[in-house]
Formats: sequence, structure tokens, C-alpha cells
Amino acid sequence: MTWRGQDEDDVRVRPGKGKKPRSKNRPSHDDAVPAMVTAVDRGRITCALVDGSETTVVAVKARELGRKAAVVGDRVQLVGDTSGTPDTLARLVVIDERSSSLRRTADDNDPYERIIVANADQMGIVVAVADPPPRVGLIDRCLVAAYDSGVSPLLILTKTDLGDPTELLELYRGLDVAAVGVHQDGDLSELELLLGGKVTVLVGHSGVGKSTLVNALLPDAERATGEVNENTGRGRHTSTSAIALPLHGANGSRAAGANDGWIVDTPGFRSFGLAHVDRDQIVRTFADLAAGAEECPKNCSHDEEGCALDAVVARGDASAERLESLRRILAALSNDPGA
Ligand SMILES: Nc1nc2c(ncn2[C@@H]2O[C@H](COP(=O)(O)OP(=O)(O)OP(=O)(O)O)[C@@H](O)[C@H]2O)c(=O)[nH]1
Ligand SMILES: [Mg+2]
Ligand SMILES: [Zn+2]
Repeated sequence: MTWRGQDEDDVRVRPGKGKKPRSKNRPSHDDAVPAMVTAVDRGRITCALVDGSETTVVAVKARELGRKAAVVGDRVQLVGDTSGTPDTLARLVVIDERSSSLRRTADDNDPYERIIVANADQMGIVVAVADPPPRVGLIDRCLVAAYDSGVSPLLILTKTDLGDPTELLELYRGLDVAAVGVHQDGDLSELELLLGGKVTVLVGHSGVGKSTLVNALLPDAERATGEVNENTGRGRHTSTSAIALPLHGANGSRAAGANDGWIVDTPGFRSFGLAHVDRDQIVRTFADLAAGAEECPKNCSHDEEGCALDAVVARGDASAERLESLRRILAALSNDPGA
């Protein structure tokens, strides 16, 4: 199995256990309706039908799914009452295999991984140019998580009315990370183009303006926003759970039923633990350097004498800037997660 196809169950699997099907006679669900999970509130799973109607259906997990949890972004199958009429409940009977799962741990020593979102195509790393001040260490950690889970990173610099994003953008040039600067009353068309047709999850510290951005993109979203505390410079953790919202009309198309992608607003976090991340996997995502790493000494930190990556750069197969970026990303794995 490739790393991309893994989900939480693969990680927790115990040898000899859990591989056998739970029931020999699984009920067939020929009548099941496909949907996407847009919010999870304890046992209640809010889904949007993917039949073009986007009817909102609340479901509970069928017992046959055991401990497998549905998360926002999951593609699922529903049976029972899928009318979406208030006070009705459907049954969620299948969670489709995930194309990606974005995870984090509370800190680097925490074995408990939480999945932030499933099946995201893109991670919008939201960073305010000021208020709260940007923290490069956290951006690097988000990039690590994005590369590790196969989700493309997109740097979204907010509050550009309060400062100049140029310096910050300069830092990420070598990584080929798409980046865009926005502010709440500004033009969002460049960002809308980058979001079109994709599932984008917004991540970042509390108070950077994730929900404000969602409201600007989708005036009907009415996401609550909160002031940044003047004394501590921190946000107030206004959003408390992840929610996926359909991006209609991005790129100017408003065809009925057309889905132009999804945006997932998430609660701000204090730190981004990476206990689950495989260093070799990160190196593999740097395609221009990866082949050279095979000539490195065993257990090379890639930042020591004899590291073959320096030779790759000396040969001109990759730029010094790229190697510097990779080294910073790898270093982020051993730095303070709250940095
Ligand atoms: N000046 C300025 N302020 C902004 C901008 N975007 C957001 N803000 C302010 O920043 C504060 C925090 O915004 P939120 O959208 O609640 O931030 P969040 O990232 O959703 O925060 P959590 O939900 O706590 O994670 C609010 O007071 C917003 O009005 C912007 O472009 N410019
Ligand atoms: Mg919010
Ligand atoms: Zn090396």
C-alpha cells in the first residue's frame, strides 16, 4: 500500500487483528446514496448529498462500521431517510477509502493522531502578516504535514492591509509553494481561481482570519469571527469544529448544481505536532533531491558532513535554495511545535 492510501485504521492496525471483515454477510447497500461529510458534532454527522442538490442530511454511524470514525471531507454512503427533512436521521453505512488524510498530533511526543480532514486536495496555510504576528516555524510544520499527506500547500497571507507580505513570500520561493495575499475588503479573484474545483482546508493559528476569509468568499456562510486579544496578541479560538462549505460561484460560474469545490474552515490550533511524520517521505517529496539521498550515509540527518545532497547541488541538479528549504523543513520536525 502506498502512503497516500493510508487512513487511521491502517495506522492503528494490530498484527493479526482487525484485518478480518467484521461480518461475513455484510448487508448490501444497493440503495445507498453518496454524500460528503461536512460537519461532525459528537454522534451527529452532517452530510451533503453529492447528487447536485447538496441536500443536507444528518446521519448517525451504522454499528457495522465499528470504531471507524467519519471525519469532515469523508466520502460516505447513506441509507434510510435521506430526505434531509428536519428531525430525520439517515444511517451512514460506508466510509469510502480516503485519497488523503491530513493529521496532526497535539505535540511531537503525542501518539494520538487526530485527522483534521479527509480527501482534501489543498491545504490553505493561513498566516496573518500582522496581528497575530507570523510564525515561520508553524508555516514550515504545516508544509511538512501537507507534503506528508499528499495535500498541496497554498500559502494564504491575510491582513495585508496591516503589513507588507513580500518578505514572508520571499522565504518560500525555493519551495514552489503557491502563495496569495488577501485582506478582508480586498479583491479575492486570484484566490478564487486557486480554490476552484478543489477541496481546500484552511489551517492556522487562532485569529489569523480563516473564518473572516470564508465569510468573504461565501457571504451566506455567516461564520462567527473573534477579535484578537490586544494584550496577548492571540485569537480567541472562536471556531470550535471543522466545517466544509461548498464554493459556488467561485470563478464567476453560477450554474445550478455546479460545485466549484469546497472550503473547510477549521478551529485555530496552538501547535502542530508531527509525531506521525516519516522523514524519508518528506525527502521523497523533493523530487530533485530525493535520488541523491540514496547515496547518503546510513541514517543521514541530511544536515551533516558527508550528506550527499550537497553533491546534488554541486552538480547543479537542484538549487541551493531548494536544499536549504528541505533542511529547514526537516529541522521543523525537531523544533518546538508551537514555534
Ligand atoms: N485588519 C484586518 N483584520 C482582519 C482581517 N481578516 C480578519 N481580521 C480580523 O481578525 C480577527 C480574527 O478573525 P477570525 O476570522 O475570527 O480568525 P480565525 O482564524 O477564524 O480564528 P479562530 O476561529 O479562532 O481559529 C477578527 O477580529 C477579524 O475581524 C483582515 O484582512 N484585515
Ligand atoms: Mg474561525
Ligand atoms: Zn543526507
